[in-house]
Amino acid sequence: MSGNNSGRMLYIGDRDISSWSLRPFMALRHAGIAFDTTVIRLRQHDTKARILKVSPNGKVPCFVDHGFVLPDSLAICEYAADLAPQAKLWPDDILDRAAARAISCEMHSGFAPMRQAMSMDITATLPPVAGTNPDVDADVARVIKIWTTALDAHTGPYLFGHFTIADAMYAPVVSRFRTYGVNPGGKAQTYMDTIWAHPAMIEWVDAARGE
Ligand SMILES: N[C@@H](CCC(=O)N[C@@H](CS)C(=O)NCC(=O)O)C(=O)O
Repeated sequence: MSGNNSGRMLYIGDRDISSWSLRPFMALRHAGIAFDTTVIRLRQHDTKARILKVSPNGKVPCFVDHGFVLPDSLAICEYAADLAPQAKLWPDDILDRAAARAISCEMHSGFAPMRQAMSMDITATLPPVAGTNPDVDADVARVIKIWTTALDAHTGPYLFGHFTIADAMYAPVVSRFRTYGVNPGGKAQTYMDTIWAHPAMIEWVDAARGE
């Protein structure tokens, strides 16, 4: 456990591999919300039992705020936006906000082939999978299209100008692209560098190296 006795705890999986945990971690950190973290090791014989002690759906991430229990990455990001409205975790503009929510939901509910074939391994460099599975290639192309469409419509450096939950939702994909050697070039490549240099990402990767 690491922390500051904030009364708020984010239960996460191993930072190296728990892509769902990284998303709310980035949103909460970016919003300046004080919280502690507890790692529950995944892929152990007692993982499910240990998660179920804190998270009713048997999954991490799970956020506990002074006894209020909130599982699910996107729900926690939404809660962070409500807790810290000044952080503007969603864009102000109604159409941008709708678009940011749409691509966040697309990430949350889709991309199964890419997530399976290119599982997050944040400190690793692994052989490319491009060209081995058309469904994975289609997912990768769709992500690059999502990024370039948003980046073309805004001034950057993030998808909707400033950092939003949409960036948090796609941050693990940046890690996957780095690990599996996907280099889209252009604005998408610059965007990957921006996400990789975000202070919350640096903190997460450093901690992953130490795990
Ligand atoms: N839809 C959930 C997915 C969470 C999820 O699949 N978490 C994985 C770790 S990244 C987990 O808890 N696996 C442990 C298990 O299923 O036993 C979310 O967005 O939070």
